[in-house]
Amino acid sequence: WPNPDAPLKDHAELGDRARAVLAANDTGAMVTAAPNLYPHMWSWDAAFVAAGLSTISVPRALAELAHLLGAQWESGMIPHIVFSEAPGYFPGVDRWRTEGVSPPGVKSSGICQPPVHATLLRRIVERATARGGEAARLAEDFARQSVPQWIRWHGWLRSARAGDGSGLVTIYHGWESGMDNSPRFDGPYSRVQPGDLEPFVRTDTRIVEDASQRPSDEEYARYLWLVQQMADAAFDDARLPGVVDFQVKDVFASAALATANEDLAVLAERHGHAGEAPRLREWAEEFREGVDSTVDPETGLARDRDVLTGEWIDPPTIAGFAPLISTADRALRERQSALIDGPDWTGDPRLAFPLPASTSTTYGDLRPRQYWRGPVWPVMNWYLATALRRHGDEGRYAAWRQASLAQLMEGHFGEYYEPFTGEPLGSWNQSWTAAVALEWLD
Ligand code: 9WN
Repeated sequence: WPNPDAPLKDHAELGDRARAVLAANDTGAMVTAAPNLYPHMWSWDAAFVAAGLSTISVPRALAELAHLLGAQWESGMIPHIVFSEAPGYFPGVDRWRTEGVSPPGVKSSGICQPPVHATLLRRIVERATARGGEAARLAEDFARQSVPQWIRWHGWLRSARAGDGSGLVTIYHGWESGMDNSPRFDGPYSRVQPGDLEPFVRTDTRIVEDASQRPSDEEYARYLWLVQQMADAAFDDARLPGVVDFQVKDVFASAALATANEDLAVLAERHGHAGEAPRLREWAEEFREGVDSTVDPETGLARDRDVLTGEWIDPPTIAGFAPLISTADRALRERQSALIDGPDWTGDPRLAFPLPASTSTTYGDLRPRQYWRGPVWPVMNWYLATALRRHGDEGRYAAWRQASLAQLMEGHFGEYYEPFTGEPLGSWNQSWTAAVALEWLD
């Protein structure tokens, strides 16, 4: 994977290049998720990108989150894509048929992504407060103004997606997990049989020329079938349980929500909404318990559940470490920490860098070059590492930081990396990869 400008000289150059990637992907209204493959704003990408941007400019970081919030639906949902005017991505806004359901003037998809936003907003505000001056004033004002909107987002997740009190978020599409084709979803997707599907032409495989790094055509037909089912039901939350062929309790999104509720409670307390904090802490507890309840006593990994069959989902993926994000149970945290150091994860001696892959590297059906079926995702490593650190694990944080920076020094800012060779895969100059490089360096 020859890089004309590589290898990078030092961390200073890595930072310069990361800033240049974010600047190049900035349309003025949004930093697109990637230059060609994803020329729009993605919900959870925007949160990580905002954190990275805040190391450069707090106002620019806040503008990113404000743009995302501008697309919030009346229900409280924050859509997974906010479209720019750029052509080229499929499925585009027309395929989603969200006009009339999304707010007037907003072009968006009709599903959501993991709720990491409040966690990253807290980080941005704390960074700005530490800097003081104008940055602090702007960030604190933004928090004061936007806390009610984030509460509506979390409230929607809790009522529309976890109204059963399980403390676990239901997703109706693998895209909602952010880990589209993870082996987590092989069982549920095997039961999705596309019916009378509108014809479609993919654009992703024109950009990522090696199609084997992307999901297959068969998988895409299923993805589009679910979009069609939801669009036919006008994305009506009350109707989705009756019509969608894919319904999974997503343990990773639930852990993200548990910790984001905690972060939102802190923001609410500090920035003018203290009365909301107790309710947010209750929500945090509900989802924390939900996540803990999924742990397989034998393997020690957390599990998703297929709502339609009632079955637990077993493949060993990075989502199995959801409790590292959310749990308050010290024994569980210790067990999972030991597991992630072990030979199925960061302790696999074949790895180019000791970082957790999206799927255990000893999994029988590992595909080390294919998307969420094996590659290492820099953004995941940073998110998990900050969760570890928040619970006092400075050691693993430092080790993962060192390994992540070493991985990123090859200079492409890949979307994902081959675990054994370190080859950058998928899209290059991916915004959230550049953003986490800046976070690691800060
Ligand atoms: C579908 C933008 C997004 C990420 C997801 C990642 C990928 C989209 C796609 O790209 O998903 O939402 O077209 O493959 O899986 O996590 O948010 O970077």
